[in-house]
Amino acid sequence: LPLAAHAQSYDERPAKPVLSTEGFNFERRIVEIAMRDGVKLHTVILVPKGAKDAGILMTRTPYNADGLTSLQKSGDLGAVLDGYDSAPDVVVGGGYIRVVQDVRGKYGSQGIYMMNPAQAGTKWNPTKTDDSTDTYDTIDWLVKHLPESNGKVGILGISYDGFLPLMALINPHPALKVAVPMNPMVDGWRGDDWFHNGAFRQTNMPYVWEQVATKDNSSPWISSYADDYDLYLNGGSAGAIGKAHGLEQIGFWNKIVAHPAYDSFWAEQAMDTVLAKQPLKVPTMLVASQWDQKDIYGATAVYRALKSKDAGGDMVYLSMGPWYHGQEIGAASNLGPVKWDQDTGKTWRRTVLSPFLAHYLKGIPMDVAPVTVFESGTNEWRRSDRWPIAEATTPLYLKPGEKLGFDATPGDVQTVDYVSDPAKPVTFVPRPVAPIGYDGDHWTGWLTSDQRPVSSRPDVLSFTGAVLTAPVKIAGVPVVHLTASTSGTDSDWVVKLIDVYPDQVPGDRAMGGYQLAVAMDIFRGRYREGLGNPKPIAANVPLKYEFALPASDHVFLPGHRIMVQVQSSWFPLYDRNPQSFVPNIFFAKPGDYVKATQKIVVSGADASFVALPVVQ
Ligand code: PG9
Repeated sequence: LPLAAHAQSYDERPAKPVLSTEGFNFERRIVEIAMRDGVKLHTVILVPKGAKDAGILMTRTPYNADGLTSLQKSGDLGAVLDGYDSAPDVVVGGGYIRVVQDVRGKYGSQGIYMMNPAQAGTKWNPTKTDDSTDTYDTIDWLVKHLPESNGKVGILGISYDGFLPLMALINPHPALKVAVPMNPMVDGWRGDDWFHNGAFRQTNMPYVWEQVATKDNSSPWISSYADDYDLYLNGGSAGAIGKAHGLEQIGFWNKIVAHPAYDSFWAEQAMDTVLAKQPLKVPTMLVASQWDQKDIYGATAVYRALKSKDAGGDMVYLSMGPWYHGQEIGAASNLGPVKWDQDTGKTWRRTVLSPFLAHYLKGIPMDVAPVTVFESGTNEWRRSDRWPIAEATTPLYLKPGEKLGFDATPGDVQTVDYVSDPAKPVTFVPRPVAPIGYDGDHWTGWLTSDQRPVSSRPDVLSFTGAVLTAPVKIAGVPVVHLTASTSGTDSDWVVKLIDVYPDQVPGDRAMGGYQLAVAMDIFRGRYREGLGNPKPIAANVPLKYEFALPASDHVFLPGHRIMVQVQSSWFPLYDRNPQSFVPNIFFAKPGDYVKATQKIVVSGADASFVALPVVQ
């Protein structure tokens, strides 16, 4: 036999394997759909057997359409979709055709890749295509080539897949009838994945490498540490750590490092700002998680930007639940040790998401309120016409002796002090801090983790109020009004609004004395005078810092206490502030990191307080 044929005879592999679909309850079609510039996008189309006049539910993703539509190797549509972006009870229950597509430049799709590409034709995306044009072209193809469909398309997705429905709202295809951006990436500097008020979320560096270095995310971030605390403390500045891991090969990394402030790069791409300039044409439901560890800012920011355009009150909807990032499509009876007395995800999907989609894709009447929010504490769902329910007008004062109360402390300026040492930063979760995605990582539920492990540290202040005799209900955005001095010339301020459980909780011992944060965030002090305008802080001068905390719909119950914690690091999630002013913290040198004495003003006319959105 000729050598090639001879070798072939020993090769046990088929020339082209054909997957048997016998007994499947759906048909899988793979199409490379050509966009207006000729680039082809890899598209997985799952058509339930016997579908007729079916709505189309589409998700676009940078995370591998093939993989995400075969989460179980099954011939059952619910099983292959289980756990991805919409839950089988919604997709199969609704009889929808499920379409999942790789975005430009990722996995099976052709074209270049940019992280969250800006609108085409703008300074940050000079090409002629973007995710709005790609969505338009895809929908145009779908409605012309899926005879089983009724020609109506909905787009939904979580996180990055939640950013893409927002882009779809720009010049939307007429067949796009509804959008559900869930936990969307909206503003990477103000409060979503990359920075929070200027403090850099350095534990996302592995994601930057793995998501951008290769088309199929096959090149891993390598770390020789079991505890991220050591990796990021020993590595020095975030820029030095990035360089050591080769991140300077990554275009998006170089953009992050070149734009540490809230300049036009971030401000012009913030999707609440972008969409505020667009006509509102597609009914949209924003979905927010109250304890969203990744994108806690975006959903309510876009909701507020769009609501002002919704004259009829029937185009913009908000759902907010007691969830971590994306938990709304999974099991959601608890978040860590905190229990909700029901599966809030299943309830929401059944009573809100499914009827909302059915209304716009199948014309079925619905009884979905403009706003549906789960009120933690009472553990009740609340419906309303708009959100926030209350503005942040009730001051809760930080007081001497680390007390807290709704009454200000008059008289001379008193302060409560601590020393912030960048060599011993405050952890955001107890050590060992397992890398995100590894066994034992606290990442998913960390926002509801007990704050007691740090509350006895001398560099964490815990201002605590008296035991409540009546409920305190908040429903909106708390705002921090901190008056503080630092002996340094730059500083981070972390403020946490905490619900302290009674010392003993009959029937739920694990919650005895639990310090549950209901809203917390960080502010990088150099931006005190303007988010795009970093300036040294005048040392040892009490100065005012004002910043919003994430949205909170919570009731502090009688027997509980309210606590406000203040600290100046949140590590290793956020990079350390050297506490001496340098032009760009990404390039801070070891000698720039200095201890600083922080003094929080707690009396007199400038006493610090948190303005609460109390519902009277
Ligand atoms: N928005 C999520 C994310 C982006 C970037 C870094 C880390 C997380 C996500 O798409 O999962």
